[in-house]
Amino acid sequence: MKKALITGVTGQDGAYLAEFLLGKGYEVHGIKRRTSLFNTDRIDHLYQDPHEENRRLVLHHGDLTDSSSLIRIIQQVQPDEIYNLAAQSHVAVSFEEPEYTANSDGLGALRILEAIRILGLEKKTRFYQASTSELYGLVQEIPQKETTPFYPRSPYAVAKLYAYWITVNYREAYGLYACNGILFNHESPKRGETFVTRKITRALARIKLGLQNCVYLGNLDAKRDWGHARDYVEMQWLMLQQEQAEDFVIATGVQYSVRQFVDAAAKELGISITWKGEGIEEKGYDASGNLIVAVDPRYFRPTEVETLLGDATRAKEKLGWTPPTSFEQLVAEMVEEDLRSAQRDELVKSHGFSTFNYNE
Ligand code: NDP
Ligand code: GDR
Repeated sequence: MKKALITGVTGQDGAYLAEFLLGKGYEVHGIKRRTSLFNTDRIDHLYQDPHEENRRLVLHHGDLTDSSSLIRIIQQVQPDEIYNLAAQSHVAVSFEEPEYTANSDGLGALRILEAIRILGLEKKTRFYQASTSELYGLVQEIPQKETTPFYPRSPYAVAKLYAYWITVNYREAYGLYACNGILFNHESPKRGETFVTRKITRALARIKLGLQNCVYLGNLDAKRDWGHARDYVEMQWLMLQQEQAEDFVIATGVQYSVRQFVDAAAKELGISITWKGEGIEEKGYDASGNLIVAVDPRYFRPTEVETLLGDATRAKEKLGWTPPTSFEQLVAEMVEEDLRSAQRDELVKSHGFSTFNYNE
């Protein structure tokens, strides 16, 4: 039985990947950092009681900023594959916590690569690094592919640039099977609530049910290439099954603006939005003239990535990649899930209990 170790197993991709690898018959080990609450919602459906024998999902406490925990876990597990998905993954937050972001997202990758070397696992353990389209930042070429020059535009992207190159360097210097998946934005109902797509589907579902009045967003003109996380984790696995380690772009090749995402989610909910004004004055109204979308400059970033569009030709040719989920299907799935949870909140509220809505 193959063993995989996933850092960031409690995150969006970690949860989909753990489920996918369990389905492939792997023994899956996940690294989870200590939190004051359980924080395992995304993987609760996969949970196996630690007292059970022959468990195939095992969680370990560890942290990307703590070499000692990484070395201990890797030594204990002796994984065939490591997926380094853990990160402070929020671009806007990286401007507020630049040093921590560098430590976890940049040096974290180095710590794992060094652990593989220290433990003499160079020939056994394959390494996947969660690289990102944010590396392209101020884009130098449209669409972006593996050979497009990088121009990172945030502390997050700069940290990920280090992780990208240290992965390439360890491959070249020590012959490790180590590769970068340069993944463009991928979303799902498991997406963190403060990323723009989930923020939109969640807020519009609540607005539809009268639980919230308005959603405040930042740059509505930003354009992204959005795919489904479930499809993308399969490519992470495939990248580690090749004869030779290589870096791949994974993207849909189609681009939409944040405003278009709002329109698509609203359409799914039967809300029609009329846009008025420009820039920070731009506002979206429903058919009854209620203000439901407004721009709040607090969500603008000091340096923005305006446009990203991927060219995944290499992945198409070598990994057989075609994005199975369309933009419309992605939006519909996210809206459906968020409507369901808004309905739960509505029910709770109708019985006199309060529900809390963190609106960031
Ligand atoms: P999430 O933010 O959903 O998950 C991040 C995971 O990393 C969580 O499990 C989090 O734990 C964990 N984590 C954060 N800091 C540490 C740390 N110091 N030590 C250990 N674990 C830590 O991200 P996604 O699942 O969306 O993304 C997965 C990876 O792919 C990330 O590296 C991200 O930067 C990268 N990426 C994501 C893309 C996307 O569109 N989703 C696109 C390209 C790259 P906790 O639950 O405790 O917060
Ligand atoms: P991104 O995702 O920065 O691309 O990083 P995010 O959803 O945060 O932003 C996408 C674009 O939408 C604009 N935007 C807003 N963003 C947020 N979060 N909140 C808002 O209210 C808002 N309004 C407009 C942003 O300015 C931006 O242009 C994600 C993360 O998953 C990274 O970890 C990953 O590497 C990249 O995708 C690829």
